[in-house]
Amino acid sequence: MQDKFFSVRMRAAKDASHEKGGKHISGGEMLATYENIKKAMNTLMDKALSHARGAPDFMQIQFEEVDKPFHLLAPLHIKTNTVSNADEGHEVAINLLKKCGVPKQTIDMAYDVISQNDGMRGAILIDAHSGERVDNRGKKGIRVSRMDWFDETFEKWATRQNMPVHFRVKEAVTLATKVANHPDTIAELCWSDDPDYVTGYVASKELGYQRISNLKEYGDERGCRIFFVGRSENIETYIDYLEKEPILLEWEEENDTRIN
Ligand code: WAQ
Ligand code: MG
Repeated sequence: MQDKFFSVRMRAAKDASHEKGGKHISGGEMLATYENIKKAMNTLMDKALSHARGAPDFMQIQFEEVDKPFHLLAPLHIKTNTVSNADEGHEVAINLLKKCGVPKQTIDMAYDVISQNDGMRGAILIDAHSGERVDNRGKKGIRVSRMDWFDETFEKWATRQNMPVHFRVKEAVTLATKVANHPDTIAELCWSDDPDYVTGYVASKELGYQRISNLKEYGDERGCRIFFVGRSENIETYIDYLEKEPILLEWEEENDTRIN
């Protein structure tokens, strides 16, 4: 029998709460046993209080018991694409998205949507075939939640993969793995809204987590997270998976046989 698990979530904003039109500073989600709730809350609080997007004047942290058993997933395989500037980075990203089967026209429409939706708190869902946005959550977008990767195996994995042993990498790979493992996901495109972080990625089940060393200029606070969806008839079920299905990443060196 599994221990009881709790979903711990944080969101922080500046100049007012999100509801009142404040600037989104930081969000975060973790899973914790009862004994670890306090630790998770502290981690998320620290994340928001020392944030490059600014000092928040609104923060909400909450926890709730997760009433479903969680699934274990292996992290996506990592590939790093080193580029010399953001333009080159976007060329790489666009080619990877095409490889995943996203039509060029949809990619163009997605870049338009990105430029019109600054300051998002969650992800934008785009129908890969029509190029239309299919969530109707406005600035809030869809926040993927109920996922985590416990430090011990994450740190072992990161060291072996020559990846930075950073909370940010852990969060991004965990999210990308959860999203890519849904059969309706065709691909994800992401870069940070933190002004001091220019690395982003394209991810899919088949291509794995394709890091791209530069997708924006330093100092730029515009980020992006788009999920390209294959079938949007069941969009509510898909959103329910993203928000509610508990996922934990696990990794064992012995089972990690693929060579990049
Ligand atoms: N669910 C949905 N969307 C999210 C979530 C979430 N849990 N967390 C963040 N977002 C959206 C939101 O719109 C943010 O503005 C945007 O993504 C960027 O979030 O070195 O740090 O947490 O391999 O700033 C990727 C590269 C870093 C890491 C991504 O994103 C690496 C990053 P950030
Ligand atoms: Mg951010």
